[in-house]
Amino acid sequence: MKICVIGLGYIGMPTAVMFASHGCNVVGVDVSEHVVQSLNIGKIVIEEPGLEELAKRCVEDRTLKASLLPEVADTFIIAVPTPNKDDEYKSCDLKYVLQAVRSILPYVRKGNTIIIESTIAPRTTNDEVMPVFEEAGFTIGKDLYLAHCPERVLPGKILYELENNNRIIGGITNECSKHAEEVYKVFVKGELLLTEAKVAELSKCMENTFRDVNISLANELAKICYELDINCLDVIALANKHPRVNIHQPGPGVGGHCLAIDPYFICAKAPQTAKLISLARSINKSMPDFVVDKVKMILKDQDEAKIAVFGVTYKGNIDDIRESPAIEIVTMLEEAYKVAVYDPHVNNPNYVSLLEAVTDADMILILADHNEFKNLDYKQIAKVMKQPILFDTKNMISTQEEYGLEIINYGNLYQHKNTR
Ligand code: SAJ
Repeated sequence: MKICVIGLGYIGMPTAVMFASHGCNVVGVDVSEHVVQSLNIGKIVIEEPGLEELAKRCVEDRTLKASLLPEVADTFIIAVPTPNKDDEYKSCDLKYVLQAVRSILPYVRKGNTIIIESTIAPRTTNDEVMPVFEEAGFTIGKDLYLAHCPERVLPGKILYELENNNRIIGGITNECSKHAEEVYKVFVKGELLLTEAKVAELSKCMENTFRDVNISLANELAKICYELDINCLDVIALANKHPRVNIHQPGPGVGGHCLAIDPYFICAKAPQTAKLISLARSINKSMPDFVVDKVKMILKDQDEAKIAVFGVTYKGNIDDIRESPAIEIVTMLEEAYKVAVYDPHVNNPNYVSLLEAVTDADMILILADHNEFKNLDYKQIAKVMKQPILFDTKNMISTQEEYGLEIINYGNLYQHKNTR
């Protein structure tokens, strides 16, 4: 099977590599010359465990190549970004999806299967994508097989999850679903769940919305506990001993290209009805303000203070800063303090080494839980700081250790109300 994957980003790249490493002939297409040239010499531009080695092997075996233009193929998979539009409800911007669809039109032949993997608002495949092919003279379900098959993989575990997760296959017709199923059978070991395109679209959006709403509950709890002088981390740990309760972890906010974006797609389609989803978004969006406010409280009246920010990615052990609340926090803090950012996963000439960040710092502020931060020599670090304070918004450093550092997290934050 020859497969043309449009979009070589966080999802398209590993997907292309998976098909290529399972015997398909794959051409990956991207608008970025840098991405294309890099892949053709076996290099990838994103951080994902195991991916580069596998990509290199496929390129050497000639099962995978990258190109700026699509080619005639049996199957086309579209995995391009779907950001929010700049409108009232932050609806789903289909610009890149529709561009990708139009870009493959000259290469599409009768009998081809077209799969949209990008996350899209409910009804998009039917209402926006199908008409493009029909206007070009194809009948969907007869000449072409069109389906929405959302990805569900977790950054950091993409290769494992691509293979092992269950996969939703949402065809416009049953025939479309069956053709798309054949495509994923190539490597998916999880269940292939056949359904309609619109059900697939909304299931995917709801998966991320479910998580976003649950995290908002944890974040709201953190604020309530602060107000009521209660250890929120203890509350969560104990409540979660109940067999049917799983309160999520509070943090500096919710980032990434999924949870911080997809719930709006639903709100935009049903703005009067999607009230809880919309409120959860605003609670999570308020967390950077909460963190900055608490930093200011802890560092009361010390305008000249230096803050060492540890981690700016949207979560730990990845290099992705899209929608990261940490970036928002850094920008806000820079208005009042000297901020030095240390992030071993992010290449940015403005970021500094660990030593440079902590030297003379008045506070370490953990915003992403990279493994590297777990086993640092905090005793030594405390010695070079001006004030040995660590504010851990990810609850990753034990408050029990004798580091010579004052460790503040969402559990004991209330104890620091106006104490300085
Ligand atoms: N977060 C918390 N508290 C928690 C869990 C997460 O604050 O208890 C924060 C993280 O720090 C991060 C954000 O939420 O800022 C999102 O992280 P995540 O690990 O929940 O999810 P993503 O965005 O990396 O990947 C999600 C996954 N969806 C679900 O788990 C339902 C993944 O399976 C999807 O494939 C992906 O979105 C996607 O592409 O849609």
